[in-house]
Amino acid sequence: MERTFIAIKPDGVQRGLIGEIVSRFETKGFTLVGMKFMMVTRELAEEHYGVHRERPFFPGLVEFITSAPVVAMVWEGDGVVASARKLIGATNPLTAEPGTIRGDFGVSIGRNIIHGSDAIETAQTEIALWFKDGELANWEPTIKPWIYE
Ligand code: DAT
Ligand code: MG
Repeated sequence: MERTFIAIKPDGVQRGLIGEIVSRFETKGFTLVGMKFMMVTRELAEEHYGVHRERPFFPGLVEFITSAPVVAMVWEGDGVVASARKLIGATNPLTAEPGTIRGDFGVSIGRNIIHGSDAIETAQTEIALWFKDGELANWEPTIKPWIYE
C-alpha cells in the first residue's frame, strides 16, 4: 500500500503540536508504520532539502530544521501521498486554507510546522533517507474493514 514521509518540524515540536498533528492523520484513517523523535544532522537536512540547495532560503531552512527535535513519520493508506498534502495545506501558512494543519496553526512560510512528501517517488526516496527497513512496522489495523470498503 502507498506510503508517505511526514515530519513535524522543530516549530511544531516546540509549540506542543505533536499530539494534535498525529491525531489528524490517525482520525483520517491512515496507518502509522514508522515514527521517531530525533535531532536532524546538517548532513541529513541538506540531503532532504537538496532540491532547494540553490534557493536563497536554503541556509536558513537547514539552520531551522536542525535547531530542535523533529518527529519523523511514515504513514500508509490509499492515496496517502496526495491526501497528506491536502491535510497539510499550502506551503505558506498565511494563505493555507483553514482546516489544514498549516492553515490552522501558522502564519509564516519559514515556520510552516510540517513536511510531507510531494509525490509517490519523492516519498519512496525520503522514506529510504530517514528510515531503515527494520524501523518500519508492517501491520494491519484490526479496524481496517471499518475504514476501507
Ligand atoms: P513544501 O514544504 O510545501 O513542499 P517546498 O518544497 O517548496 O514546500 O519548500 C520546502 C520548505 O522550504 C518549505 O516547507 C518552507 C521553506 N520555504 C519554501 N519557500 C520559502 C520561501 N520563499 N521563504 C522561506 N522559506 C521557504
Ligand atoms: Mg516540498
